[in-house]
Amino acid sequence: VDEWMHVYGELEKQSAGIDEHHVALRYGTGGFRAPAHLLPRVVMRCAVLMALRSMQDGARVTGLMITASHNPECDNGVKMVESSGHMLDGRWEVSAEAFVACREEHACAKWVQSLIEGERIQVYRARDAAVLLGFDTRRSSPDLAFLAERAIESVGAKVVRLGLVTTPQLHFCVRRTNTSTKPWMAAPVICRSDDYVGELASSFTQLTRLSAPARGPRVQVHVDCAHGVGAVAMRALCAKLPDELAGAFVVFNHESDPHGVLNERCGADYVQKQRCFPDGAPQNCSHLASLDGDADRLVLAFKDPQNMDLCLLDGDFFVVLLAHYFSGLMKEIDLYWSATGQRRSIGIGVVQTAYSNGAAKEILMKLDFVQVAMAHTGVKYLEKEALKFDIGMYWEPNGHGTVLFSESLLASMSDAHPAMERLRLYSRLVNQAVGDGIADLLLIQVVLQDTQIGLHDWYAMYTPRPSKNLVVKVKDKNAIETCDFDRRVTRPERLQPCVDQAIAKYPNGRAFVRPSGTEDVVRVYAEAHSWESANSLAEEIAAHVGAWC
Ligand code: G16
Repeated sequence: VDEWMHVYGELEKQSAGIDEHHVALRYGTGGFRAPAHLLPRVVMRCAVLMALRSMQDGARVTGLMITASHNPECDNGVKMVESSGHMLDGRWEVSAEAFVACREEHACAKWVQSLIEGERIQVYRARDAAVLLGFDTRRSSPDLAFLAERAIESVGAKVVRLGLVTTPQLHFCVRRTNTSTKPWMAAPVICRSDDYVGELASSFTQLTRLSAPARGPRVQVHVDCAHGVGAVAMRALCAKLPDELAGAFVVFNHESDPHGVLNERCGADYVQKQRCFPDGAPQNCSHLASLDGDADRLVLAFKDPQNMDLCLLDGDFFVVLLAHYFSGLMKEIDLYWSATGQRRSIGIGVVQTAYSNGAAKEILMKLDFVQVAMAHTGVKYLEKEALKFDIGMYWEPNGHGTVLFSESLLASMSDAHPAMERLRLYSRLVNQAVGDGIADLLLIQVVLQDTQIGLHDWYAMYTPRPSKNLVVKVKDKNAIETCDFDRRVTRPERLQPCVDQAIAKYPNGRAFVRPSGTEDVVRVYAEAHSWESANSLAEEIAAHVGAWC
């Protein structure tokens, strides 16, 4: 550790000019995020941590992504990926926060020494350990990625440079590398961006062909890439699609567009929260797909032909459509199993958060095989719940989600029945590591085609309760503490009674307040019987937040 600290300490000193204040950051909803100039040390320490995690995990590769996703271009951040491809384990999140908070060199060295001892990290495996490193299109990303490389090398581990990739691409590559590498192999079989694109293109093409022959013409989807890295992946994907699918996706708001700024008046977060079309959307756009800055979220939308308003298809709509669809497939498989004397019980779980619309939950609870579960906001909490089911789907209304298929379910699928063949293909198309805006887009396209449901029919499946999202800037967002999946405030103590009083004034009112884990704001969510009421309930609660925090 002393030897390492000598090298690493120098590295930190060289970059310290950028981060003089040594701000202690919290590991938020999706990793560390802050204005980019505050991040060099944070990124380097996270890089060291992921190299140590790889050593501890029998030299299976781990991942590090430089991105601040939906945040403005001036921010940046770091997301850490476990060898399973899922998000960082909660215990290591706590370690990451503590490591990032160490000020002096000796404190840093002492902390690393105790981690190595406490976690029994096999430092002798340093040369076999490796971290897959990716970054998004922010101006600050390449420099931060360079610092991460140096930090990983300082502990003797290898860096695998994936370059410009979406966050889900990196998660996929980590998972695939570890599942394709067998213990007897001398070196890991590294999965790269091309493998990801190839897998998506081939499973999408096969699924489309299975449902295509009897179906009508395909609609063209205009894909808003938020001027981010999603455009790079979408272009690579489109180039791999066969002729019959050429032109299915038209990409706009590219990363290289000189007129656009990342996530500014575009992208999934903007479209979902502001309920309006992104800048740059073509006039003839009848089917809009919006990704966020690192392409791990997706929302869809179309224009109401009567009043030209935006009709938003968010994460709640995705789960309603997909739960219907997979419940139908499971019914077919169940019948086949009964007829062939095979007995097996199957559970489909839909995991939602406090933001999920009450009307979506009601409709989900009526479906066969489907159970609804709750989790805290944040993919890291949702995926943990979803993994408990044969088919576990989780989605946040903001468009972050995926469908996870259990190994035991897949092992019981053969190609003996068309529904089973489809299910196996879906498990290849849908990202099994993390929510993936691009894979989700392809999934939805196939399901719409297979079921012959148009966007309008889908939008009519249920009527969401009117809702409003607001953000409030306060002195210290962490003054707010919550419980019950963020649905109630415990601190400041006088805030929740004010929220309750406000809710009581509105029929069907529901509202809550929580500190954002990605931005320096407090979020307010309100639902009511009309749009006006949802707006004024949200405004009223925002005023209480301002007064108490
Ligand atoms: C991240 C998380 C999401 C979460 C979102 C907003 O998304 O992965 O689960 O919903 O932040 O979190 P908060 O409300 O705490 O700011 P992304 O796309 O920004 O990585």
